[in-house]
Amino acid sequence: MDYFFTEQQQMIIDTAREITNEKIIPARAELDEKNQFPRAILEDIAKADLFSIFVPEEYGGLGGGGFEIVLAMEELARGCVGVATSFAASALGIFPVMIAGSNEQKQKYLPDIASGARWAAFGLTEANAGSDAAGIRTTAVEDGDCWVLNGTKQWITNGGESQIYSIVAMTDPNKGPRGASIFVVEDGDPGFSYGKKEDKMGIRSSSTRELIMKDCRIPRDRLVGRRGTGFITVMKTLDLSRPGIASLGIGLAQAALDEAVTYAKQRVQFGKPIISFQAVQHMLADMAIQLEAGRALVYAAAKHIDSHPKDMSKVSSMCKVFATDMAMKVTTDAVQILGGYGYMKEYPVEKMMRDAKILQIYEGTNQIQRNVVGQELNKEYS
Ligand code: COS
Repeated sequence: MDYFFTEQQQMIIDTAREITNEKIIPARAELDEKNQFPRAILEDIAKADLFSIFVPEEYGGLGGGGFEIVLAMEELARGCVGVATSFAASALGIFPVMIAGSNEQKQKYLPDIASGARWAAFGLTEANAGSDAAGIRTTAVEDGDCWVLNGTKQWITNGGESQIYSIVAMTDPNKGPRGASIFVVEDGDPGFSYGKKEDKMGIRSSSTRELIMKDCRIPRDRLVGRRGTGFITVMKTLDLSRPGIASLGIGLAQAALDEAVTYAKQRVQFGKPIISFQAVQHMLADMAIQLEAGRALVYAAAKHIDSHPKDMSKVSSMCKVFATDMAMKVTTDAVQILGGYGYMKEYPVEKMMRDAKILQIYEGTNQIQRNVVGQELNKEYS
């Protein structure tokens, strides 16, 4: 379908597509097998200026919106969701600074993020705080000119690979969500180290690691926004980033559909290509219908968020649920159409199905997204 992209949007798509076709697709199976972080590809993405898309022009970026990031992520995910996740995590990690940071913090970090000289990561999740984001135990206490952080963050995307971390910590543990604040912790800060690297089912090229803060001392000016406003900034960050996760589902489902149609045209059984059987055609048709509906919703949601930044939650969660549940179904059906071949590592669809699963889990499970949509409906009709 023609979505009437501007010249700049088409340029972003073409640039990301070239990287996907020339760098990501040839490398993805090996990165997956070796659990290897795609450093060289991220450097290519930086050279192509894609890290700058969402950074305001005054800080060295392209000044694009959420819609432009979605377009780039969709294309990268068509090649590999692990690589696209590593790219996306830098945006997620720096959103708190963009949303609530001081001008000095923006001057200090955003130009490096835009050029890809440094990458960011987002440190919210802990062993006992996942869906219950307000349940974090990491603390930050004032001590002279410093904040002192103690705690362990778990399953942090780009952990150990990024240089800039937005860390959520309790500054007033008795105040619940109103007691949380966000800090920038940098690679090399005293008391900051990396723990276990996870061995995952899918998106194996992305790094998922623990962050350990043991009497980690950081300067006072690393507090992002006002003390006690961290939870709201976290919620806004996730509202902003979820359409990006949805777009990974779109790119992934497109890749799976491409593989399934190509195979169905070539595979001959009972003397005919299997695409001539209606059972297969109907599966492919449903995959294509759901994919295009998902794409239209993600694009509409991203555009809505760009023009109505105060009204993000419902559309953001809606598109995340729809596109990622769709990607799980479409990749599973692609494996089914390829049959025994689909189950083998020699064909890319088994990796696609493994990669799809995380999209329904990270950046808020799809059950939490439905809670958000339900709560917003409750408010709208009161
Ligand atoms: N934007 C702005 N403010 C928001 C908000 C949003 N999207 N969502 C909640 N808030 C505000 C509320 O208005 C409330 O403020 P007041 O205290 O002034 O009333 C405050 O934040 C607390 O909100 P609430 O009581 O709804 O918080 P809960 O602890 O019940 O959590 C959910 C709500 C479940 C939505 C939240 O915990 C969540 O998103 N969890 C998933 C986290 C996640 O995505 N984890 C994955 C890892 S991160 S990569």
